[in-house]
Amino acid sequence: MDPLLTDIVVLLRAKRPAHGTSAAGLAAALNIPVARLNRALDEIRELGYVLQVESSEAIRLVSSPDRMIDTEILSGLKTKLFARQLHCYRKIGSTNTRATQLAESGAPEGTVVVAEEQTGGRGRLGRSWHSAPGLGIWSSVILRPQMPLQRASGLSLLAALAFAEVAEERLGLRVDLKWPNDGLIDGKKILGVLTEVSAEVDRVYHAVCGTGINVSHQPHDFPPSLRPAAGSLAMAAGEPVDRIAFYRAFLERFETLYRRFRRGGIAPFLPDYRRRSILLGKDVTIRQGEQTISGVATGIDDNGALIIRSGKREVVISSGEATLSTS
Ligand code: BT5
Repeated sequence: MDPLLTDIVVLLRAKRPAHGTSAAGLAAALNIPVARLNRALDEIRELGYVLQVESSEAIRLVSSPDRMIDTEILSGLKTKLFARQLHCYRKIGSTNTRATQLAESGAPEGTVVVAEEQTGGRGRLGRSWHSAPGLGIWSSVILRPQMPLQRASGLSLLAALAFAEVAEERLGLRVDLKWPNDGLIDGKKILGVLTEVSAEVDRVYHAVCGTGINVSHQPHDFPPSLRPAAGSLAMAAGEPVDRIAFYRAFLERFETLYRRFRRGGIAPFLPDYRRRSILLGKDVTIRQGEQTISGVATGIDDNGALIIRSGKREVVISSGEATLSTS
């Protein structure tokens, strides 16, 4: 990555940069020779940015590429921790697998892996995640929360909440959350979260929180088996959604929520989560491997586990597959 390219895109996006956006003005702002600036502008064009030179010599950014590349993700990204180390791939097996390797070799907290396409995208319990090229956000972040394992299981809820807030604020969509890790709009799954933790009981070494967000899909982009249940932000909004801008906003919000989570765990977020939960108050069936348990979902505890009232018993479920009993 050449940080100069990102700096130029940031200046071109700024409302009124101090030195203007002529080649000479940009070169002065960045303290580089104009020839270097011109070479960088060519490289920026090669990445897919469309630039136009106006009669005033101001350079205008006409459009940005819809590509998961560092120049585009980092330009204007306001995070301090997330994506300060960013690994972008055009194609990869699974961003969670890659992030786990990086975490094991000591990558710092906040390291992000993102790919345009996953050939082996993973869901929970050995299931797969369909990750078509160019249409979604297939991304994993390495976290190192200093907390016992039990408390770290709230991370999937946290990621889902960050997604919901951004989709609601940016696109005006209403997001339903299905414990533990699904985000749905109009009954269609748009978000899946896979959190994988390496820990002792009392101490987390690292967690990799992977999020799959369907952004630009139309129904025919999903395999037929997924079509009835899968949706995308663009389908829900009824118009194209700026995938990279959504991703930047998601990283920023997730980081903000994560900083609070490090201090106080998932408990402070539960009112916001409950408000969007489609399970609470409903008859549900939870499958955990071969076992199933049915009852009324009555709450979510301070570790993010689901509480079920089954007959006279209260059962705390920390992981599993939930379905509404009526569905
Ligand atoms: C999940 O699993 O929902 C977690 C998905 C996490 C994916 C991200 S992408 C970046 C990172 N790297 C990875 O390798 N994974 C993470 P689960 O609750 O087990 O749901 C999986 C089920 O969702 C599948 O069995 C399908 O039924 C359905 N599904 C698969 N792909 C889908 C898609 N793109 N959209 C909606 N539903 C899908």
